[in-house]
Amino acid sequence: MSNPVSLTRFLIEQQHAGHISADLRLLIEVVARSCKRISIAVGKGALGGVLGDAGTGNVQGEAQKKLDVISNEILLEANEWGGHLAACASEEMDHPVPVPNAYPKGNYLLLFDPLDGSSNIDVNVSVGTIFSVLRCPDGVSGADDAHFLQCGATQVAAGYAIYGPSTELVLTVGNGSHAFTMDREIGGFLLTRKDIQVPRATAEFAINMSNQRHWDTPMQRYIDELLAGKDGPRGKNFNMRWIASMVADVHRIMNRGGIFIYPWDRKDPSKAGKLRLMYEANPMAMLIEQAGGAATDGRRRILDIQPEALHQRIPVFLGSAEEVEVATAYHLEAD
Ligand code: AHM
Ligand code: MG
Repeated sequence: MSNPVSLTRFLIEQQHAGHISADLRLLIEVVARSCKRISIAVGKGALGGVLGDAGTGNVQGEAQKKLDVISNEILLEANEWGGHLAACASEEMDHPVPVPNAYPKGNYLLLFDPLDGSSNIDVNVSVGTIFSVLRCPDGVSGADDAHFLQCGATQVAAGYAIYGPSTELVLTVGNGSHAFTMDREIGGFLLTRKDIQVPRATAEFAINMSNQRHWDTPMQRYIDELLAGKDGPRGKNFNMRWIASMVADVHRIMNRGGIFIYPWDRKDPSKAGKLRLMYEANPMAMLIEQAGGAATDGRRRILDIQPEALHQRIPVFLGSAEEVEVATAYHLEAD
């Protein structure tokens, strides 16, 4: 690649163009550096002694993997002393952690899922880190859950790192979604795709079909029509992919389009869904919208949803706009 643009240069140019502050630039650089460290830990696999269960559980009652815990610690430790953050919240922690008093405090709140797709860690399939950045409300010193409860439309940055055959960072600061690939020799991220565009139409869907019998009527209708193929009401054949790492499924959609769905199903009486609004759905929705796609919970635009709890779950429909619109219309018609 001739004269590649580094992440540092990209961010400095975003700062000069007035899209981000110096503090936000520093925050994103620190997150990217943490992702590099996580990538190295993930890459060691069985040789690093990092596989398997940590023997602990998180707030959602899920068993934590060693790499979940290691990744969480890497992100916390790297972000606490830079002066750009007020507090961090994570899938792996019950409540937000404010920046320790020994360090200067900044104006941003960082949320992350340190290692998404945990069920894939031990089988050497792609996993990733998802993050979202919000502004800390003015005058707040010890940020708690309530200060994080801002709708996704207020995110000032969002991104994910995917740890696959190569490590990539996909980032938005509200000015398009852009992909950077980690150069393992120089240890930095280089811009490899500017202004990602998710095609409006697609013939590929991603869903865990084993839950089909538990879905409600509009979901059954939507997927039945895709499965009916060329002779059905949609008039074309659809292909299916399911990696069970949201980062990897969304990354495929960022590359060639598709729709990703994790709907509510009857196994869950709270009607919530599986994925978490604040550090999975919101950042992915911002990235997808910035790339020309769409993201709803089956009825509402995800980025407009007012969060009620830090670890709130919601159904997720995101990707190529045409399919998200059809699936959403079927849910609204059924109400
Ligand atoms: P995690 O954050 O505990 O890893 O859970 C989220 C993951 C997503 O990455 C993925 O889309 C989904 O759970 C897979 O769920 P399932 O195992 O039900 O297919
Ligand atoms: Mg996750």
